[in-house]
Amino acid sequence: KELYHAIVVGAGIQGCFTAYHLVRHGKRVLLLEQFFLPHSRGSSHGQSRIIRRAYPEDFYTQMMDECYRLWAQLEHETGTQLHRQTGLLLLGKQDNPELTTIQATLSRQRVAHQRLPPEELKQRFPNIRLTRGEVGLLDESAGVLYADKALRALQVGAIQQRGGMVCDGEKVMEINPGLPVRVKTTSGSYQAESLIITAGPWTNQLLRPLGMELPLQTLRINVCYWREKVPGSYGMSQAFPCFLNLDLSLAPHPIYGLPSREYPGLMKVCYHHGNNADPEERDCPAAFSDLQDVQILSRFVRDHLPDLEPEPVVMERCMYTNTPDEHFVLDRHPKYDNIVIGAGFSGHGFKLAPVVGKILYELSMKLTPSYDLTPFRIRRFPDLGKAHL
Ligand code: PYC
Repeated sequence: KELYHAIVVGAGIQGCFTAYHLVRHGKRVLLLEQFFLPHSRGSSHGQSRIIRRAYPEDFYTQMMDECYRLWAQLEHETGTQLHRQTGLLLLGKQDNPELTTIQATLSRQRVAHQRLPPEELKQRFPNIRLTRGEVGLLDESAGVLYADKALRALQVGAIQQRGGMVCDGEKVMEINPGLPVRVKTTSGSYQAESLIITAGPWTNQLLRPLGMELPLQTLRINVCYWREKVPGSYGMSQAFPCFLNLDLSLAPHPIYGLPSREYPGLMKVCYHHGNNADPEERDCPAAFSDLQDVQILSRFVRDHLPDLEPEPVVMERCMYTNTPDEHFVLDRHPKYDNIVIGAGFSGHGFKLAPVVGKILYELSMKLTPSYDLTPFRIRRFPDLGKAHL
């Protein structure tokens, strides 16, 4: 039986980039996915994601430099356009603390940005209605990632072309720790020197039999699209940017939008939060009785985006897997050091996947990680799984 250097469980964007780094370093890799590809059950599907350097924390902004380089490398290797620069407009009242922190981080990290006072904001983006003396902060290098294309470029192109095995439609039923670590799926048995778990909202299902559980909250996100009264008026061709509204007096979590492109005449505007949901039950009709997020969005669209119809016309679904502090988990299993966990991407992990994948590759190969992993360690959660370990 073949002994892989690494088995990666979960072929979302984080698992794919992990496999990508492994195969680029000549490792024998098996990437397992419980569903047939492509699928829309997890957190990596859909046509678009925001890419940005604008973060309150220096460490994410610093990671993004390498992420931009790796995204460009993947585009080059697979001959696929995966990215378009549009800028990201952060919105908030003059004294919004998050805006102030992000601006300070961008200045410290020497990232090109512009502070737009209300008058300038009005002039540059006349189809955003400002009601509260909002200011803008423009992260100029930000833009849109073509998410589905990126997944395909990795799964079909970069990984398999370098000899990586991608097995879809195989659910992991059993993990037997040890050296080698053995994995049983619904249709086979495999062994490897190390195992990397990147299973999104299914992470705890895999970790419980390994004696631990992470404090992860799995949320159903309603991905809403809104009709433009004049098609294209919030489009990329009009140089409309992505936006992130940080004014939490409107709603407890941010609201964000991407310029219209993926569905002609429709713009994606979403709430950065959702209702608790088991990933298996995400699409049950009963899950749609409480759509507070859509009400919040409708109000926002009516008040701030006057050239959109204020009811969504398309609603797709996605899962977030949130940690309490919304920072990722990138670490080894506390008891089995050849089992590595990448989890809790908390709705902001897609753009960072090239570096997340590199870190998970480094941890799995027992290399010194390229980044300080303090914010991502499992031990920041007190008393975690002590009963079992
Ligand atoms: O990570 O940039 C992001 C993001 C914005 C809204 C959801 N995720």
